[in-house]
Amino acid sequence: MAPLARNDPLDPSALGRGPLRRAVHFLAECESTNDEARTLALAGEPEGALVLADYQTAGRGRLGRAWQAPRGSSLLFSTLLRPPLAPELALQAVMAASLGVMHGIRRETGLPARLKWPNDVLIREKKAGGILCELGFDGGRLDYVIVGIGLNVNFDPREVDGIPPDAAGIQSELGRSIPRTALLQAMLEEMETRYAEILRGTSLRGAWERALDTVGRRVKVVLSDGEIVGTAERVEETGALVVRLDDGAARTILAGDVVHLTIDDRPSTIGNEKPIP
Ligand code: BT5
Repeated sequence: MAPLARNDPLDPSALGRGPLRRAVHFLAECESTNDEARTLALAGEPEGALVLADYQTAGRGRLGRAWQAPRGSSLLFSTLLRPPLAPELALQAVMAASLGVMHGIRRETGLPARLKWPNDVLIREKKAGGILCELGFDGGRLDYVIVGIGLNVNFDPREVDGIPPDAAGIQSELGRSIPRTALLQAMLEEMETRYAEILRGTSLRGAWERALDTVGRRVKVVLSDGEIVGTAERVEETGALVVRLDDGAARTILAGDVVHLTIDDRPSTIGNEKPIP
């Protein structure tokens, strides 16, 4: 494991107030902030609760995979949303959160953060963060959306077991550490701006598509029932990815069906990022 002393304590009281930090639940340690947020959701907690942890003993990715982060090194948080959206548009809330994370990183660090469909945060094409979204339904109605975010900040991911060697982190990309609380505050502000757009009925589809490093690229997608190769063409309002296969047919892929997606058009486009409006 990497050395643990980082001397950058999280300060929840310095986060300020906003629609997605109405109530901040700070935990020095928990199993998973998503689990804590779900417990709150099921107990009737209103939208805007934020669960923030300095360490997770059982941080989760998708499909039972683990999320690793040394104590005191990262941003690990879950936000509880109750958007008035039709169930098939629930991923609009995830678009708001992931765009907020990306713009918060850009604003606070100047790093060229982008997103990878369906749930990664990239810096220079390397995974620096991941998003785990969990939905709750009440009958046919969308009851809650929990968006869990893990972001590598003040440690070198290459020194940690269980993190793939091509992962990135803010410190390793920036060449210096940064205060986690200020970064979190910037991300929350950017998330709140975009979430307000959803509440006004504005779609985030176009903004999300432009932020995705995936669209326009050759991709190989491993699904639970097979594998496809083609060109990622666009995303739909639901967040689904449309892939044009080599035989000309279009295939619409739901995030939940994807085991793994890799970009298949090396050499990479490092330094050639599309502008983010
Ligand atoms: C994700 O899953 O990328 C979503 C991760 C979400 C984590 C947050 S932390 C706060 C909240 N509470 C939770 O319990 N979870 C959320 P997935 O696409 O399945 O990627 C998981 C894979 O990423 C693992 O199998 C590893 O290969 C890799 N990985 C694990 N830790 C990593 C890290 N720190 N940085 C980069 N990659 C990592």
